[in-house]
Amino acid sequence: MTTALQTPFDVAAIRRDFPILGRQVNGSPLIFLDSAASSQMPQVVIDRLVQYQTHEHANVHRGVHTLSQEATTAYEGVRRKVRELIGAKEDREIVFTRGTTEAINLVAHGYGRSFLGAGDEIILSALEHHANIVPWQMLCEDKGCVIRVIPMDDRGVLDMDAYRELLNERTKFVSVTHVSNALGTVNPVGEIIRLAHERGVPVLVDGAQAAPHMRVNVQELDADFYTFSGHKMCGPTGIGILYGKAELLEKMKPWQGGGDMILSVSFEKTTYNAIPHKFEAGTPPIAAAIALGAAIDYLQAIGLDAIAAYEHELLAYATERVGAIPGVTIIGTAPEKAAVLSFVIDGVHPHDIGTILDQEGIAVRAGHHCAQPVMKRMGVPATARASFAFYNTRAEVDALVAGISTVKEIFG
Ligand code: C6P
Repeated sequence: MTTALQTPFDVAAIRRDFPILGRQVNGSPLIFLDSAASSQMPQVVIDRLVQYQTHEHANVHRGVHTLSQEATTAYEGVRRKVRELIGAKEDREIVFTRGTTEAINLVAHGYGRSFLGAGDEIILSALEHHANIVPWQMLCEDKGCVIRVIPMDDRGVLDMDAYRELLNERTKFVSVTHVSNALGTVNPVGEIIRLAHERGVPVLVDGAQAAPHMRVNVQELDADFYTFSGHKMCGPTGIGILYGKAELLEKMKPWQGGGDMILSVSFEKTTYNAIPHKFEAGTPPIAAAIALGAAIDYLQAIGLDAIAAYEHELLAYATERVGAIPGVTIIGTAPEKAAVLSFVIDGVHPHDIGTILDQEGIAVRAGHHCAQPVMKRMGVPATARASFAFYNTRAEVDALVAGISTVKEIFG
C-alpha cells in the first residue's frame, strides 16, 4: 500500500499512487484534465474495493452472521469518516445516496413536498448544474412554487445585492452550488446562508465541485443540507452524500420505501426507521461506500488545505498560460475560482477542441457541462473545460497549451 506524501507537496509521489496515470492514450501519455466530471482512483481505493469484494462481501444491517456484521461495521465506519471530513455534528446526519443528483432530489422530494406550496419561492443561482435546477422545477410543477435566480456578472460572479433583494417573505428555500462546475467560481456560500437564515430560510449547498478541492465544514458554514459525490473525490461511482441537520432530516418524509428504512411493516401501517436509515431504502452501495472511506483517508492523509493550495497555484499557472494564447478566451474569470478552466477558441467548436486534444492523449470535457443556463448567460453554446486535481502538474498544463496550438494550426 502506498501513501502519498505531504510536505513539501510531492506530486511525483502522488502520481505513482494512481495506476491509470501511467497509461497511454492514442500513443501519448494520458493527460487527464477531466476530474470535474469524475476523478481517478488511487491504488489504495482500488485495493479496498477488491479486498471487500474478495473477502468481506455481505449485506448490511441484516445478518447475525460474521460477514454481515463486519460489512455493517465497515459501512457505518464510513459514515463516521464522512462526518469527520465535513465537520458534521452527528453520524446520523450523513445519508448515503447514489451521488449529488440523488441527494438533491431527495431533499426536493423529502423536504420540498412537505414544506413548500403554491406561491412559495425557491432561490437558485445562475451558476447551477442541471442537478440543482431540474428537481426544483419538478417540485414547482407539482406544488405551484416558483424559482427565482440570483444573477451573475460577465466574470461569473453572483450579484449579492440582487440576492438580498430576491430574499423576501415568500422565500422558503435556497439551493446554490459551492463551486461552479462550468466556470469554477467559488460562491460566498457562508454569506448566502447567513442572509437566508436571517429570514429563517433553509439552504442546500451543492458541494459536488467543492468537497474534493477544499476543506469544508458544514457547521462553520451552518449549511442545512450539503451534497457531494464520491466519484469526484477519488472514490468510486454510485456513492454520494447528503448531509442534513438532524432536526430537518427528522421532520422530512422518506423518499423511497423498502428494506432498511422501516422499523415495522403491516398491511395496515408502516413505521419508519430513525435517520439516516429512513432515507436508505433497499440494499445500499456497500462496496462503493467502503471504498469511499478509503478515498477519504487518502485525501485526509494529503490534507485538503495542501490540496487546495497546490491546485490554486496550478490553476493560476494554467489561467496565465492558456489566457495568453491569441484567439483563446477564458470563460469564467471570477477572482475566487477552483480547479476549472473553461475556454473557447475563435472559430473552433469546443467538440473539435476536445477531439483533437484527445488525439494527443489530453482528456478535457467539451460541451455545456450540464449547465446550459450558464452557457446561455456567458453567450457561448459550449466550452472546452480543463479541470484539475492534485495529481496534475505544470508539465501537463504545458502540454495542454501545446495541444491548443495544434488545434489552432489545424483550423488555421
Ligand atoms: N458534474 C461535470 O462534468 P453526480 O452526477 O450526481 O455525481 O453529480 C451531479 C453534479 C451536481 N452538481 C455539480 C456542481 C456537478 O458538477 C455535478 C456533476 C459533472 O461537471 C458531470 S455533469
